[in-house]
Parts: sequence; structure tokens; C-alpha cells
Amino acid sequence: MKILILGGDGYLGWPTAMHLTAHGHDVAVVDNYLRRNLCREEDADPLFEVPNLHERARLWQARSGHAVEVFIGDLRTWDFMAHVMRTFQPEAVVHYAEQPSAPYSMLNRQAATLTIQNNLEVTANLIFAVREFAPDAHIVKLGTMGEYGTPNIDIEEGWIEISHKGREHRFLYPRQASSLYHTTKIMDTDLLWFYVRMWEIRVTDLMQGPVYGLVTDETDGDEKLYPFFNYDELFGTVLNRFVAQAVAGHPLTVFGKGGQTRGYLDIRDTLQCVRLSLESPAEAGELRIFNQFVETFSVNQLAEKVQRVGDQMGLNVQIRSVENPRKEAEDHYYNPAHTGLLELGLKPHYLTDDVLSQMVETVITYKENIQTHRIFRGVKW
Ligand code: USQ
Repeated sequence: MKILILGGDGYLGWPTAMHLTAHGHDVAVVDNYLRRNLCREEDADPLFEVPNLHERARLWQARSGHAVEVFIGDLRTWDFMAHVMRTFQPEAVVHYAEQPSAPYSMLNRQAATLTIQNNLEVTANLIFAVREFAPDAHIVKLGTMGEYGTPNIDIEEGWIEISHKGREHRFLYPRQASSLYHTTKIMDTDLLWFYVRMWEIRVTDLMQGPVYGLVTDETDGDEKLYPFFNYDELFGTVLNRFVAQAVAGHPLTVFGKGGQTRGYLDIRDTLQCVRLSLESPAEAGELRIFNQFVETFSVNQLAEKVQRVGDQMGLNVQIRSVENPRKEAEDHYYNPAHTGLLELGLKPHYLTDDVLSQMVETVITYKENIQTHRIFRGVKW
């Protein structure tokens, strides 16, 4: 299949490109290096330097024989979006091209505006470009479990049947996010759902929880092919941060009571979920929604796991509760459904002690690069 990956430089974008080509697909990636530039501006550089996309594509081709076509530019610009779509003629598009950080979106007005403009304009341009240049292409959109928030009832997989005054209707499951970034993802879903109804585009929305890990089947020990791995407060996800903190001898930063519960997944499972969704596309006129995670943990449970495994490896890991800079429930009910991707064939990787200790071992290789001042800056909601 000809698959275009928007946001091909990010934590998930590049590993997805390698994975899809390794499974026989023909892949092009697009990026404007927004995340790299924001990381540089905010002193939030990743754990190790990552070659640019042209270089990674050359390295991957030399190692695997698979080519990845590279387009560099801003997808908010219609002419560039149109050029990419006309040139590559995708059968499917994976849309990761968003400002992905909740704390960054809450930093100040400029960061908020950038998040709104980037995320919504790229999504809108993509919809228009699919309609004009590839009307049958399947859009696989990375959404987030954070769109649902933490309601005091079970979370369904995208949709809910409501009975009201004796009548029934199927609606999108209610959304109530707790950051501006997550709110832009709700708005993306609304835009896609509108155009699914108006123009019968085909869309899969993957409601993903926080991802962890840095080694995928395709990296095969070549660190130049590793993903863009952040451990700072803005762009790092919690488990990746805790592993880097344990390695650096920094107490694990549990925000508030630590009862915040989310659905987690290994980066290798993200790749499987995206590929499985692409290989069994949504119908024309369908917005198909999957909840993309494999197991739930509270922040305290993650911290205890990292402490136990870290201590077994001789690290002497401390846990410290810090005043929560975010406005979020710290003690709540959480029971989201997640059967759709298992039915498509997902074979989950679970967070075992082995998986954690391999992560710790890999991060230890870069211990000297960890800048402890990047770990906590307390971006307030
Ligand atoms: N947390 C801590 N200590 C830390 C960092 C985070 O206790 O040092 C807590 C947060 O308060 C939150 C939970 O851990 O309750 C998860 O935080 P996170 O930073 O790992 O994840 P989040 O900001 O929600 O965003 C990440 C990705 C985002 C994705 C989302 C999925 O950056 O792109 O959409 O995970 S979800 O969380 O399910 O919405």
C-alpha cells in the first residue's frame, strides 16, 4: 500500500516509517521539524541526537534495502500539502503531524495559539487534500485517550448509545479534556466526523494512551535509527521520564497523589496498531474509533515498578511526590474498553520487569547526556 506519514520525524513517526516499509508498504514521510525546533527553543533536547529525516532514510535504506521518500515542509501551507499529495498519491495517510505536548500547550498564549493553529489547520488541510487528490485514501488519525478525560463511568470505544425520554441515538462518547492540547484533539475528531458525514471520507481515529520505550524491532541495535526520545517535562511521557530520572539519580516526580490512571502501551504496539488499522481500512463514510492501549496503571504503580526494577539493577531509586502543576483528578474511576484492536489482531507487549530493565539498560548508555534541570520546571495549568 502507498502510505504517507505526516509528522514522520517524531517519536512515533520515524519508527512507523521503518515498520511499514519492513512490512512491504511503500512509504513517504513529511515533517517541518516543528518538534525539534520547539525542543531547541525550550531547552528540551532529547536524550541523544537524532539524525535528520534525509539521513535516517539513507541509513535505513543501507541497512534494510527499503526506501522512504522524504518531504520537508509545513502542511499548514496548502500549496505544500497539495504538492505532497499530488506527487505521492497515497492510498492511506497516517496523521501524526501535531504539537503533541499537553504541558507545552499550557505554557503561555503563544504556545497555546501555535497548538491550536498547527493541529487544526493541518487536520483541515489534510481533509481538503484527501477530497481533492486522493478521495478514496484512508486517514489514520492519532487521537488520544485524553479526549475522554476521566469520567466517573466506563469509557466506551468511541461511541455511546443514549436513551433519552424513550428514544435512542448513537453519539460520539462525551469528550472532556484536561489540557489545551487534548482539546485540540477533540476538535480534530469533530472536524473529521463532520467531513465523514458530508463527504464520506474514510477515517480511523486511534485514541492512544501514553507510550513508552525506545527500541523497536526495526532499530536492531542501531542507535541512529532510534526515535526522538524526550525525558523533559514538556515532551517526555511519564514512564520514559521515570526511567531517565532513575538512571540520573533524580527522585521520580510523582505529581500530587499519584492516583492518576491512564492506559499505557509499548511503542512496538503503537506500530502494530497503526499497521493493523491500515491493513483493514475503515469504510467510506465511516469514522472508526479504537482505544489504543494495552494495560492501565496509576502513576504510583509506574513509580513503584521503576523503583523495584531500578533497585534490582543497583540504582537506589527514590520517589518524591511533588505538588501537581496540572489540574487533573488524582484519584478517580478509570475503566475504558479496548477490544477493537485486539480483534484486528494486536499481540500486546506488556510492561514486564524484563521490558523495563531493557529500557533502563538502554537509557544508562546515555546517562551522561541527561540534564537534570530539564526534568522538572512545573508548567502550571
Ligand atoms: N505525571 C506525573 N509525573 C511526571 C509526568 C507526568 O505524575 O513527571 C502524570 C501526569 O500528571 C498525568 C500522567 O502522569 O496524570 C500522564 O502524563 P504524561 O505526561 O505521560 O501524558 P499526557 O500529558 O497525558 O500526554 C501524553 C502524550 C500525549 C498523549 C497522551 C495520552 O504526550 O501526546 O495524547 O499522553 S493520554 O494521557 O491518555 O491522554
